[in-house]
Amino acid sequence: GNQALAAQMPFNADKPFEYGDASRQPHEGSSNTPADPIATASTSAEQNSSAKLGDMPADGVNRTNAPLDRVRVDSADQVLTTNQGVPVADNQNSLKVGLRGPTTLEDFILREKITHFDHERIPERVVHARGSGAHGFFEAYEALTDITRAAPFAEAGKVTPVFVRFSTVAGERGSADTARDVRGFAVKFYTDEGNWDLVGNNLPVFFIQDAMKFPDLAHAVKPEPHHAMPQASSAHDTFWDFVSLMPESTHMLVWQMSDRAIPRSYRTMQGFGVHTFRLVNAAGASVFCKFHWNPVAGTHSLVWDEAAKLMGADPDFHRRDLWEAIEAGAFPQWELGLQVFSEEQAEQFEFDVLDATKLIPEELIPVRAVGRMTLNRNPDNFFAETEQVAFCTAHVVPGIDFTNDPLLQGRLHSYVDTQISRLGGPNFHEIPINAALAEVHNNQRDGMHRQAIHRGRVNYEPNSLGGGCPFQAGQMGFQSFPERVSEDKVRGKPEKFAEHYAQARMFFESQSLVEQQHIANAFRFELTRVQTPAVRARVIANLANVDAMLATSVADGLGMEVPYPSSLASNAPMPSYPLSPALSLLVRPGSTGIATRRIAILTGDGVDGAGIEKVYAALLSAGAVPRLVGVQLGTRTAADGSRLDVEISLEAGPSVLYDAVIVPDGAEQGRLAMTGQTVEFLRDQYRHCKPIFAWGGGAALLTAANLPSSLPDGSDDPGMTVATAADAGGAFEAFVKALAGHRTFLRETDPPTV
Ligand code: HDE
Repeated sequence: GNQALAAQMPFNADKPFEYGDASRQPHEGSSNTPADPIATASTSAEQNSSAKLGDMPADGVNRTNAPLDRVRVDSADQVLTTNQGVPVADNQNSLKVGLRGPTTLEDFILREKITHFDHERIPERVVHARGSGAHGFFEAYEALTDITRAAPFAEAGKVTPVFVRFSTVAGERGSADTARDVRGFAVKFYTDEGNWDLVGNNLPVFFIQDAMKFPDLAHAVKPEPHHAMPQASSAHDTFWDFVSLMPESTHMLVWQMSDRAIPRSYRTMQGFGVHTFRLVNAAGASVFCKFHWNPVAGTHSLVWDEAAKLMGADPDFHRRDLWEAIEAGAFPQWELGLQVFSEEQAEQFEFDVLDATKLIPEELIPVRAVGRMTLNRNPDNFFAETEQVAFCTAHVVPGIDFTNDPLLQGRLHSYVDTQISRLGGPNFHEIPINAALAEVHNNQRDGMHRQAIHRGRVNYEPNSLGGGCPFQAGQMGFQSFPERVSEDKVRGKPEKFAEHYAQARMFFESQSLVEQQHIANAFRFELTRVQTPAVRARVIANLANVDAMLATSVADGLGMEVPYPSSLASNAPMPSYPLSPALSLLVRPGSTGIATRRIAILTGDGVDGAGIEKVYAALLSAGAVPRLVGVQLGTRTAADGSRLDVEISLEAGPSVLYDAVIVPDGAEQGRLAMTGQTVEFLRDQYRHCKPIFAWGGGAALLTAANLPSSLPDGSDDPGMTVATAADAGGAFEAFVKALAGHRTFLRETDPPTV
């Protein structure tokens, strides 16, 4: 019975006990010894392997599992025990003196259970507290041995396991996913030569140039200290007060106010290493490098009104999207790209490559695709893996080295340091998710929670009693690039660091008009929430140095005059950059298909059952996710007498959870037409510029919702597909095309008329 049921489960087909009827049955169970990886593959994701990878292990084996198998626990068919392994007879009643008497101190079972519970929480990350992780692998397209000896790039087709954690920055651990914020994009490569962490963000620049300023920045953006508000939002006085006094943050602010700070999905955002890094080859020659992750699914973002509503409708929107995509076998992928350049080239740039508030335009140094990352397995346990994973910029392997970027230099210290309080001591590298696949041998010993049992009497080096082992690797080991430095010790910064506006201008002016409008609107929103007029004015005074139109638009939106531009550092160079089209999300190549898009099909009594069946099947076969949405759960009778099971109600599944809506013939009758949420649903779909497809009588619902039938300029709305019942089949093609193109921004007016 359970097998049959497992086959029908929407996900985690091999964990039927967690879902549906089977979850209420006693476990029939399996063994807890994960001996045979094929037999114990426990999620649908694990049973898939990439066809692309010739050297992948047999079907059903996920190579990122093997190292964790020794600690994976499955309690099916097992007796309940204490932490000491003693079988527990009664897990419901504490030990009392008489049935109505006091509980005994002797009850070690009760005390162990409560004591453990009392200590279940650990401190959350001081920034990036809210995150979601996944396992996967990186595959190199070609050997990069000419520029680096780093293990993942040693040969074409080489596969390196990874664990990735995506995050927001400002919100606490339980905050909502769709806040306007930078997203963390941290990748741990478990290479043959040790762990390499590429701890990046989804924006290529940063707010500040020097690590010295980071605690102030984080304090300013986090909830204000006296009342701990607002949660997961930069729209408050302390943040804007700080950044308005920190003109170097201007470039990043324009990015943060862009739609990139509200991605549709982790799967549809870029990632960046931000800093300039060094690559070093086996001969010791070095080049500079910037890291880019480009999503294979193309980039896509939310619109702000939608993001704000999503925080209520599904605070786990991004976490759920990532989890479900992997469980469904639609494995998220990114291409790794490198911008490689020499020290001599760097000297010619108008900006300093050690300044993390600047990027290198792709038109100047092209991005070379060097490999692909695939996320193909969800964690077994959120705490053990996603919460306990510890990234650190100092975790590099031979072939990768740092530069003197003063922001990076500070990070090299911070990440290990913070784990010591977060994970309770210096042995966090032994926590399974953090443990290297490469063997670890040194004379570091003891400390809280030590797992390894080191043998022998030698715990020092040099030694003769241990035969000199473990021995230094010499040429084989990590060697810092011998950069020549001869300078005075000073507190200060180089001249090129003093120019803060030219790249902000390049970014803003490289955006499409729609994107520019969204940026201005986001500044307006955030600064409207700011209570102190002087802070608003100071932000606009900085923007006045970026782009006059931007400054004017924001000032207009706040009902104020554009103030005099803030003063510029007099000795700063004033570069002027050509536009960089690659910076606009809307001009980047998008995905062509509609895989994983979520489509609501409004369903009630009397709808066109055969028509729904057809579009449902067509969407499924294109990899999309159709859902029958009705006034409430239950079975509806279609006009042709067929029966349709509503999958979710308008109340539980509002518009923002869907990329598009279909209104079939017959939806205009009965309870759908009488329900306020139907109108709200359609108006939100329209306002968020999503494709709408109605046929036959269904079109009457669009009229009832007062949706314009053409664009504000009077032309046809390509996202609005309305057909007669007879033409529905042909019109479906047009709808799918609109869906592949995401949104019809031409609908937008400011303020919205719908
Ligand atoms: Fe971080 N950052 N950061 N950061 N950061 C942390 O480390 C820090 C910076 C980034 O999913 C902390 O383990 C300093 C830039 C990500 O676990 C902490 C400075 C970039 C994550 C820390 C920066 C990042 C963190 C908090 C300026 C993009 C989440 C918990 C000198 C390139 C990693 C932790 C995860 C997390 C310090 C600036 C990305 C406190 C001091 C620039 C993705 O160590």
